[in-house]
Amino acid sequence: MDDVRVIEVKQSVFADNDRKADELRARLREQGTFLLNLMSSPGSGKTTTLRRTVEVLRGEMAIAVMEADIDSDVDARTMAETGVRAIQLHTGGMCHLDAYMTEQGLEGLLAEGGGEPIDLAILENVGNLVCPAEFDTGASANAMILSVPEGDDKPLKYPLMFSICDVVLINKIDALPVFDAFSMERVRENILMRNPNATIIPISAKTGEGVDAWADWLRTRIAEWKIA
Ligand SMILES: Nc1nc2c(ncn2[C@@H]2O[C@H](COP(=O)(O)OP(=O)(O)O)[C@@H](O)[C@H]2O)c(=O)[nH]1
Ligand SMILES: [Mg+2]
Repeated sequence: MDDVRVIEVKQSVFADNDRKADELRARLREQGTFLLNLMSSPGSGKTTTLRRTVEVLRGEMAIAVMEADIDSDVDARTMAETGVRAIQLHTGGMCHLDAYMTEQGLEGLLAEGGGEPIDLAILENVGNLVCPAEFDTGASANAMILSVPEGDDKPLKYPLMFSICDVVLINKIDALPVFDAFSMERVRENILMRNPNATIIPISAKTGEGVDAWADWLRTRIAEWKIA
């Protein structure tokens, strides 16, 4: 694929993001589209993990991906290579997406697929552990990735991000022998202190370890959402 659709999403002048997010969530439910908001620091492995996720789940459901960045279209190109519908969203310098911006992205995704319905829409949010946590995107579930090289103390430093996520993927576990100060036990304690309900799944997007457990979590969550 030579070109990917790039949409310059604009932040709304309306302040009422929470109302918009609830409205979007209700509309997505009517359309049968589960929206996953995936957040993390830059470089912790969102795009690599999404490639793996798509490989496992694409035969079971219609998946489409929105890649949000301040600039470039490299992530959308990477995802488009997997054969799923993928578009790039540019945030005009903003370090997060709000529900209005997400809505514009979803409209672009639908247009890209000629209106074909989407079972699972994934938003790869802007890489940042602060701003994205402050804005409800209208997602059906929030997920985040903490990678081993970032350290096991991050839940202590970025409490909001960990408290709003339904699932935390601990990525790059293949690098544990190198980053030997990282304790899986300590990171679990730190995450659960912020959010006792968080599911924690260790993975390596590089080797594929743990990716099946993550895909299972997503499958189960989507099935529960459908009957709720
Ligand atoms: N060793 C190792 N490297 C990884 C893993 N996942 C991602 N990476 C590498 O980390 C870098 C950033 O990954 P990327 O998916 O682009 O992160 P993003 O910025 O969060 O989307 C790339 O060089 C990846 O190859 C992993 O599980 N193990
Ligand atoms: Mg990326």
